[in-house]
Amino acid sequence: MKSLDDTIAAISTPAGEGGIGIVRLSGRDAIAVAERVFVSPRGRKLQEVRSHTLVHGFIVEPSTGERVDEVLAAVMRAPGTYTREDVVEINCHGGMLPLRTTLQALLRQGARLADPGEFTRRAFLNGRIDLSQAEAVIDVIRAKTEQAERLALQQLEGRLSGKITGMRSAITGLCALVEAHIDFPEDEIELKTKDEITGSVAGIRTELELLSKGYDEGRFFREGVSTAIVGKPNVGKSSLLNALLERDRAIVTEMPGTTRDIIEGSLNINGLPLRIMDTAGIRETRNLAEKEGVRRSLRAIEGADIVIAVLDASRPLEEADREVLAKVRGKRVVVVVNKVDAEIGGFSLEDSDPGAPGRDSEPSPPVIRVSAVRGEGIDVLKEEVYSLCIPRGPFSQREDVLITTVRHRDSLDRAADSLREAESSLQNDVPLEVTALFLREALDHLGEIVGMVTTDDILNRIFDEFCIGK
Ligand SMILES: Nc1nc2c(ncn2[C@@H]2O[C@H](COP(=O)(O)OP(=O)(O)OP(=O)(O)O)[C@@H](O)[C@H]2O)c(=O)[nH]1
Ligand SMILES: [Mg+2]
Repeated sequence: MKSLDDTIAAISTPAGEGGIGIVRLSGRDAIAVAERVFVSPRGRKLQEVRSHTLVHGFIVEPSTGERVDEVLAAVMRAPGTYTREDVVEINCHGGMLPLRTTLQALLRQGARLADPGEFTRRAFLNGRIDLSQAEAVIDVIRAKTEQAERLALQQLEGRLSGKITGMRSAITGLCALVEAHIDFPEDEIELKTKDEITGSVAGIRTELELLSKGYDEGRFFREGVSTAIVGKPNVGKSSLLNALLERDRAIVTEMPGTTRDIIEGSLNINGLPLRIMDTAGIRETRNLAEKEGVRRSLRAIEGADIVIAVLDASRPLEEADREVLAKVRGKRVVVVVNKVDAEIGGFSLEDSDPGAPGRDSEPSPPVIRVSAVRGEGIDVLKEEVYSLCIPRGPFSQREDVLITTVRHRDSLDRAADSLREAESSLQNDVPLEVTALFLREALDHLGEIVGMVTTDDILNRIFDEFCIGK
């Protein structure tokens, strides 16, 4: 791990031209280093001004005395700063040249170029934010919808941290109880007490499992839901894509086998971002291009979070439709019956059994009746897709916390496993030391989320995702 002793500097605004650009410095000597390249026409000294002061002046290359840029320097003293160290932010003119020359002058005066995410890493190492909050910083920057940003902000504010801390202290309490009985073996632990502890452990475990399940919802908001429209040729998949996007994205003809490649479009349903793929109609074919298209359709089904399986109400169901329905089994599926404006008398889903469950517990997929050409049923379809992704309703109306990274989900799952072990050790006649061990293990796994327990490896992986200057 790099030391916290040195002073780091980086350009913190994106590359390109802008009104202003900011070079940020953080560390013990941040103000002194900035002072060496800064001249105020009124003779003000950065080291003498009060914290959180903006000082007007010039960046000057000390070796030549040449003026590099006219700037405003923001001086912020520890600990009330982003990193909890002394920070100077130099507001330059927003071109690459003034920014780079300013940065280089600072590097020559003893600052070191910051690594990606190093400012935020220092905020974490200096205890201003915990690890889950540091991760939220990157989510805030990358958020593509308001909903995704709201989730990231909640995590940044520490809602997940609060939840984890609460559960940790509950487990710590239980652990103390168990350990108290280890220390006083003559004080045989009563069966009733054992049952009570088991009950409490199970309660926390259920909470962990719920939190872990919310991962998909968080991911959907953050990365978008990949949605594949599939079906046999000519059922109106491309027409449905166009109806959903409300524009003429894909080619539609009355010839079966029109679409060969995957056509993508983006849609936003109440803040939920969707990447929708229109695919080639699935059928046996000798045409090489179409064959490849079908192969891609099948692959799209595999990779999709949601599959919209389209049927054609203007024709009787065929074996080809049943094959498509069989291929999407086990996925989150919406069945769309399209062309209801031209429905034939005998059309029936009855014998197709779209819900024919792979496993008995699998519920039948919802069936939505649509006319892609008339735009009927499209809103109902959107609502159905939304609730398939977010079964517990819009997040803004809920109190629960959503996790957004695989790392958090893995730690939650491991913590839940440890608690399960603790429960079974209490139920069976295993020494209490073992129970205590499992409880401690759960504590460690939860600690990983907020960064109480961590390794350089985890930190590197997290902060390497950041850009330089953040
Ligand atoms: N009456 C009616 N016709 C429709 C509807 N949706 C699509 N069609 C027609 O069905 C034909 C096929 O539509 P496409 O959208 O190209 O079907 P597709 O499933 O993408 O076909 P492939 O790309 O060949 O697999 C076109 O002539 C459309 O106008 C509908 O809701 N009602
Ligand atoms: Mg098509």
